[in-house]
Amino acid sequence: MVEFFEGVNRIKFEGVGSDNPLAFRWYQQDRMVAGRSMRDHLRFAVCYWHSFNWSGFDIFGDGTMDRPWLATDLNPITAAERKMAAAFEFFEKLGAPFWCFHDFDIAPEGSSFAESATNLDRMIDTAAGYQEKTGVELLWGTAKLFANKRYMGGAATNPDPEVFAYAAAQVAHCMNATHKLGGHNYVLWGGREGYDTLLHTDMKRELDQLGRFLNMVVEHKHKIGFKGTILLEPKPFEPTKHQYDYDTATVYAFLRQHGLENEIKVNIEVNHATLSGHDFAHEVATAVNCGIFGSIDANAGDDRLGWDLDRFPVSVEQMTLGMLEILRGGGFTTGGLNFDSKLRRQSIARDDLFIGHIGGMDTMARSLLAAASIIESGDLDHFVAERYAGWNDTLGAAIMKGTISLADLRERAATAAEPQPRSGRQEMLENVVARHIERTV
Ligand code: XLS
Ligand code: NI
Ligand code: NI
Repeated sequence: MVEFFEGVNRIKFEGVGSDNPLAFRWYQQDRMVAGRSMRDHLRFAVCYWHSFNWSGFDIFGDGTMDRPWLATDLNPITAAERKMAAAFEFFEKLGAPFWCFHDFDIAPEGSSFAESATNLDRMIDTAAGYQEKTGVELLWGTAKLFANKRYMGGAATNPDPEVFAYAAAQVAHCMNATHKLGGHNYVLWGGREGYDTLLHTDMKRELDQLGRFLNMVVEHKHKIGFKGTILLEPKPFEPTKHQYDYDTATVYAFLRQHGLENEIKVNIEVNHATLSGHDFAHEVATAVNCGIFGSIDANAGDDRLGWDLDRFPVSVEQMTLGMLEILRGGGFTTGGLNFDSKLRRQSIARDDLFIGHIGGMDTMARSLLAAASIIESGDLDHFVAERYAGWNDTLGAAIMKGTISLADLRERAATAAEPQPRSGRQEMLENVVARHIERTV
């Protein structure tokens, strides 16, 4: 077997004192945190597309990266096989328990549906062999319903039912493949399910089509006995001007409207949260409140740039606040932390891919420790419980039970004392978070 990442061995934990760029400083897979190992808490996954399928091209220039299997003169199946060998070598050396893919990341798209399906089946067999050999599992699979020209006007939301039909077939096939690989989830990101202008868009019709599509997806899941979770990945825009799966709250309302709130959960991407004008923690908290928290695409944006930068996460503070909400919600079940993150275009050394993932894993591990320590201390929970204590008393309970009316409250106001405002102490609480981060060991 040809080794692609020559000179890189299995990445080990060396602790915060280590200066070795190819070692973990925080992520220690067997370390127990709040009753679970770090490995089980974080459930890290490497994504195929950014790491193995992207050459470094952008709209201003060609690929910069050393990805020999992307050379156009190679036989597409040979190329796909080399790519998969490099990918599993990477997963194993990194110690990532999971991976994620789009159908056409791992198999070349053919010139007909039948050819594409045959290619995918073949690569699924190869992947099954690697999974067996390495113990790496599939966090989720997804169908690429946004790259081919046929999807330029959307997949499920396309004005042409033939395109809907094609997309449905592609999802059915990709879900079967995901099922075959023992995938823990199946993801749908509505890449072009939205619009560029309302001038040619029948928004109501498109949303109804999307509802029908997702119902068919759920039906298929049950039909084939797939036990994983179906996840929708919200994103407000890019590539379309407006995307229907705008954010978690929008997705929840949509799921309720179509009777899908018990069948579909969300895959929240950190950079998408930022793009929708929310904090990552807000998106997680909303999903937990609605009972639709599923999985995370861990990456980061840039404060000044309004598009999906997919950087590796580096902010322990941002991720601590997110992990806090994840832990409050009970942690992951079928979901995990997928690095939907990519290198910068100038990071072309082979080991840069390791260094990016190691940094992301250490950021998340340290954030997990800080969040677990905040929860264990009760520092925030005590404050919050105290802040809302009035709702457990007679007045609060009567209001919430509905045993008191607006008119009753009007009457009560005649003799009631003026409410006494109390400090919200935000700065103090921010300092509490800072203290827990400082003290993580
Ligand atoms: C794009 C999305 C995409 C999904 C999978 O912004 O993040 O990568 O995660 O289709
Ligand atoms: Ni994503
Ligand atoms: Ni994204």
